[in-house]
Amino acid sequence: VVLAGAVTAGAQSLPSLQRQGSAGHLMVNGKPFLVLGGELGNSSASSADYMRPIWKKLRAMHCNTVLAPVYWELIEPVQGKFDFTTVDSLLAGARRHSIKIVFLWFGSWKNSMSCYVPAWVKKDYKTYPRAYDERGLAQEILTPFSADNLRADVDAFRALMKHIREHDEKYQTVIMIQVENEIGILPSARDYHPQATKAFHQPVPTALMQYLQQHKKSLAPALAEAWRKNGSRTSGTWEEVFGKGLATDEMFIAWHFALFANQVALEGKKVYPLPMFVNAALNRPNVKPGGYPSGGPLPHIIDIWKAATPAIDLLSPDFYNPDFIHWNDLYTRPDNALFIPEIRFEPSVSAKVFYALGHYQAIGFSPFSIESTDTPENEPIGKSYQVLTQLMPLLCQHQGKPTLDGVLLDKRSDADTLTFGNYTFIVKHDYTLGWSPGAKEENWPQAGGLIIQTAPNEFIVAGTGIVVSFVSAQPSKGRTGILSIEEGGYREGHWNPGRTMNGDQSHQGRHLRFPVGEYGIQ
Ligand code: N0T
Repeated sequence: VVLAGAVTAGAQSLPSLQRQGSAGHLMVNGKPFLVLGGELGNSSASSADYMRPIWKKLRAMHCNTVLAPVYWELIEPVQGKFDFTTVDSLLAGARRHSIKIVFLWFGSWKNSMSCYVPAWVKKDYKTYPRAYDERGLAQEILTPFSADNLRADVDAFRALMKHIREHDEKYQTVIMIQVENEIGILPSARDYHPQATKAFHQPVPTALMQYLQQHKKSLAPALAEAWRKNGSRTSGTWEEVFGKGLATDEMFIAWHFALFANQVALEGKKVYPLPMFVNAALNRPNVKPGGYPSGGPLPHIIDIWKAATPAIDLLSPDFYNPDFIHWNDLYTRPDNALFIPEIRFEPSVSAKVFYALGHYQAIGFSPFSIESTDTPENEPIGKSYQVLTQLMPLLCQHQGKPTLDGVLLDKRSDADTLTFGNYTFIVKHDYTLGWSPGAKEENWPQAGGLIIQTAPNEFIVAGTGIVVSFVSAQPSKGRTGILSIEEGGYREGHWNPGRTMNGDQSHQGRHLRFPVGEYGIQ
């Protein structure tokens, strides 16, 4: 993670990403911050009336941040004439409800397509050319191989960032920006615009070749393998260096999408340097490039994105795909803090968020279409966020350190062990207790939790649906038992004890437990 928000001379430094230990760390209003967020459905933020009841829902779910689109077609209906009504009403609504904003720049690309470009761009396809498929058919996708396309996007984005700076710098309601949305190309694995094809037959840019050499040991396996198989060349065309085929087509388009996105971010940061990220629609296994939105910041080509995007702070996964652990492992790297801008809004997010923040030390989490619930008071995610809100200062303090970790459990993978200093924690799914009311159920809800070591013999455990027992990390050196367990909460950073948990609540001193359906801190 690079230092993104430059520290200004003003009273308060801007939102920024910093490194702490092995993790990224988001600073907002001069204090560490975690995004307990929700992303709006695509069209909700286009209407102030439609938004009105949504703010209350966000509060009821203890969201501290909303991820909200800014639509290019609405802010620049006529070239060079800007209308920031939608932006201003979001700023006002968010401030009234003490909620932060991450704006999503729906600019040139939204899920591969260019549906949010203004009419004057859509209609003038001569000035603003499209990408072609391999048969030469123009797609509703702007080609990244056009200086006019780039300039139009950059001009709009700079105007947006200027507006945000002028109207928000002293409040810092807006804390991060997503550049574009799920960039990728379909149905071909690369763009076949004549300019694209010309670039494809040119040498791989030196900057990329140098990056690959410098990062040889940590390259994505597929990329490293393609390079090695073709003789580990240090120069040559894309096909000479990586071989012929769809995989190489995708690497090529990834580089050019990434350069474009980086230029947008860079120009925007010159105006107002907020942290910026790009999100990825994850590909499914065994689908070839072109069959999924190709060339986005996906793990198998992430090095290409990293090489091209020094102005972009984070590359982030969107989860509509069950393999949460697999993808998070790939996006959590020394050069990339985990941020989850989208995840399908279903009950299991209330367990996953503990794992994301505890194990991966993510800087934020955000179910998609968060306003779609009619019963926000009962949403499981709100119960997790209520717990995590209390723990935020403590979590931030332990981010990037070995004193913080998390678990995620289900029926198939119903136990995990974590070691802190002298102690090993055995964490099991609540339904592993035969007497737990749901133990006989066929489907087990996901369970999750996190543990913070606050002193050698003192721990904070938070979560839902977990049972924790404790043994010595080195059994030969002695045995371990529970001295005492308190449930409780944090009020303004101070522990406020509730019950002392013993007897049936700790199975007569054997374990600590949050039954399924209960969320808390002990
Ligand atoms: C997301 C959302 C929104 C395995 C989908 C996910 C949002 C965009 N796209 O509702 O459109 O703006 O970022 C695409 C996931 C494809 C499904 C894969 C199933």
